[in-house]
Amino acid sequence: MKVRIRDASFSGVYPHVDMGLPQVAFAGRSNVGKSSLINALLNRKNLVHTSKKPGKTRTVNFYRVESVELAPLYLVDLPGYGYAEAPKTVIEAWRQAISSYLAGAAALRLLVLLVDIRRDIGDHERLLIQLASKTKAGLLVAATKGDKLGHGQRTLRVAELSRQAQAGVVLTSAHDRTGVDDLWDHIASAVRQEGRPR
Ligand SMILES: Nc1nc2c(ncn2[C@@H]2O[C@H](COP(=O)(O)OP(=O)(O)OP(=O)(O)O)[C@@H](O)[C@H]2O)c(=O)[nH]1
Ligand SMILES: [Mg+2]
Repeated sequence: MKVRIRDASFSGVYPHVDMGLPQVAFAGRSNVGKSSLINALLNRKNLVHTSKKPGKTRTVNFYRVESVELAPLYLVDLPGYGYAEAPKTVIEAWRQAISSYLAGAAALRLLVLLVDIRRDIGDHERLLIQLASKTKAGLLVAATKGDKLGHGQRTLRVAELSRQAQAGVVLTSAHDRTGVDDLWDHIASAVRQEGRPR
């Protein structure tokens, strides 16, 4: 669906932020394109800082979004660690930060796990899938940087990632906006679950 953004702004970092609104969090390795994809969803160039240098996002950052189509919600940019083997202490600090947020985020509706379309699901992703399974939030994989591959390869990789993650996969590119409307479909149905009688 097309979502028309009325306003999007940085609200603060966990735990110094009001957690009352429904949340959709974006997780994945450093440099996978989390910040870029959030900017694409919000139709903004650089609200969320992107970088060629991995490790730019170190805190859990909340962005409040107001749109014509949906009730107010937060998009949450989670930190990731680098591709190169990170020291154990770095991985442990990262795991702590993510687990602490996920455990406290009662209003988390969807975790979008970003994976570079050219890479396989690895330890980093498996840990995130496992942490997500302990929450009530749904899980969706976004294959990022789809523009790096030709059409045939893309389709094969999306199927392969879906098999590896055992989850739905949306093909995305922050550069050409592939998948932005699809992602909004998933976000809309996840946040609409809220308030429904169970
Ligand atoms: N070709 C291509 N490059 C992309 C795409 N999305 C992001 N990039 C590039 O990948 C690099 C990392 O992007 P970020 O959005 O900063 O990645 P991140 O996951 O937020 O990284 P950290 O904050 O370090 O964890 C930047 O150089 C982006 O320009 C995409 O869809 N296509
Ligand atoms: Mg980032």
